[in-house]
Amino acid sequence: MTPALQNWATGVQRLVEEELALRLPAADASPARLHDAMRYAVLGGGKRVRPLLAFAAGELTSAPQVAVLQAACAVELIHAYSLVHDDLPMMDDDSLRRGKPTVHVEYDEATALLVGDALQSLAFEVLAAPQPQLDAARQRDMLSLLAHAAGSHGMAGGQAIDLASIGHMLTAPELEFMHIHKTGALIRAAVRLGAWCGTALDAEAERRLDHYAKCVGLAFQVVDDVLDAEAPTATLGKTAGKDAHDGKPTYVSVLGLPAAKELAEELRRDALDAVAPFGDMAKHLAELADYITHRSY
Ligand code: GRG
Repeated sequence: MTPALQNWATGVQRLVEEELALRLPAADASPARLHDAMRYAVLGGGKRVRPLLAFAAGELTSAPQVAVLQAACAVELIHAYSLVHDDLPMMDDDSLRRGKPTVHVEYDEATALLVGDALQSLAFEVLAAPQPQLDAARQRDMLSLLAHAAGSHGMAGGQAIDLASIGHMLTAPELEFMHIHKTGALIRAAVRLGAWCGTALDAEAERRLDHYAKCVGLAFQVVDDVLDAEAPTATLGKTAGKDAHDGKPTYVSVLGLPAAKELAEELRRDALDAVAPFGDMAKHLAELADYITHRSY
């Protein structure tokens, strides 16, 4: 991350952290074990990439910060829920996340299941909260967009394909279909929700922004696969090499490492081309595409 982007990102990350801490139930409120585990799952970790994308997209439409913050927190709560469930023994069975024991290891499996359920509900409660800066029809569309992105035609559907693919070799288009859903749908939603908090874009601008979001969502996953193959566990804060070990098809196993890296670069260039006509308004979107492609964890 460039120092200028880092500076901006730190401000957004702080806002998001404070808002999430306010929106999450107090750790000592009954049922305290569940509430404590929800806070453990969400706070004090994570790159907050989806909120950063929402804020960057909001700049494109001069969106009010309070509205973007609400949408960004909703997306991050869905993301946190997905990680808790993904780490469960019946799914990816992982014991390390964000450099800490996963929720089912720190607490127990039943609590982890409920943490995911409750975080998903909280996400929609947060997004549906009265927001004077948004008209009701727009807010309803945003709820619908997030529900679709998280559901069986989006993230949960992608996860189902992922689980069914273990031990199978997928073609590159099949792998892309899986990741456009599993990882891409929520990233795409983050970008669109951020933009929808401001003045409406025309159809061509909306199409360009969506193309950017699709490219960045896929690049994020390609880079995740490259890092899984190359980076050490201590850097990643999660178990490195796990996908290959579990017999999961990845961009590295399907394309090979050099071609996977080249694909990430192509997607980055495509994303940058898509937002270039927006000029300086898309400065942070462009810088985030660079960061997502070149990140080290
Ligand atoms: C359980 C319905 C359900 C879905 C799970 C997103 C997902 C679907 C599983 C996560 C598995 C995984 C490691 C996917 C690779 C890409 C990804 C989403 C990585 C984690 O996101 P980051 O890097 O995490 O943004 P932080 O910790 O920074 O928030």
